[in-house]
Amino acid sequence: MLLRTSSASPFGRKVKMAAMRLGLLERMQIVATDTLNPDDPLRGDNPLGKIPLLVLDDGRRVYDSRVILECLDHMAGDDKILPADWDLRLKALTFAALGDGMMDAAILIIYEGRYRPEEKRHADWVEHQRQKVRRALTALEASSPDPRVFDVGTIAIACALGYLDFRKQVDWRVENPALTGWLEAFALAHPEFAASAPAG
Ligand SMILES: N[C@@H](CCC(=O)N[C@@H](CS)C(=O)NCC(=O)O)C(=O)O
Repeated sequence: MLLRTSSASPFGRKVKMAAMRLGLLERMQIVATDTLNPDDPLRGDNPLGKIPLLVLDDGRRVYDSRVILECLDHMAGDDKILPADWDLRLKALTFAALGDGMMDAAILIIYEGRYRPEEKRHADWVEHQRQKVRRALTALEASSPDPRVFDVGTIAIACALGYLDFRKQVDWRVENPALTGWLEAFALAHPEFAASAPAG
């Protein structure tokens, strides 16, 4: 298999963590991808031009990260990181949506600063995105999944917190101190988190 991603991508980190846990990483060739480069093969594989993108051995192209995780779970025999039990599955998928949504908003904050010239940046829009992240963090403080569990929900939450540590859109360790214990417990229980940290 071939995984197109970048070291900094929090969505790519989800895939790496899942692949490590499921014993599938050795079967993946990881190819550094430049989403801005029109000549990068990524756009031929995923019309959305987004990473991560997984090419299966039979040539099928799989995106996005949530679908890739479902695919890896299936390859590993099902019910490993995507619970078969409906209630657990719904809970895990909803936490996955929360984590992914935090990362979507956090990425938009970075892109606003990175890709827009100063005079075209929209402070209210950035604040709109930051509030999504803050509300999600508050919701997680009130109710978070068991950090000893390793499923699509906890993977996404951990990657979202890791991305905020990496890019610092929100100082969540000060604003939501209860979550520091959550991430510590997750990292202790699941070495895949440290092993997939972005370079630098
Ligand atoms: N919903 C997607 C989000 C992926 C995503 O936003 N990836 C970013 C990098 S972390 C990207 O490819 N950005 C380039 C772009 O939006 O053009 C997923 O879960 O895979």
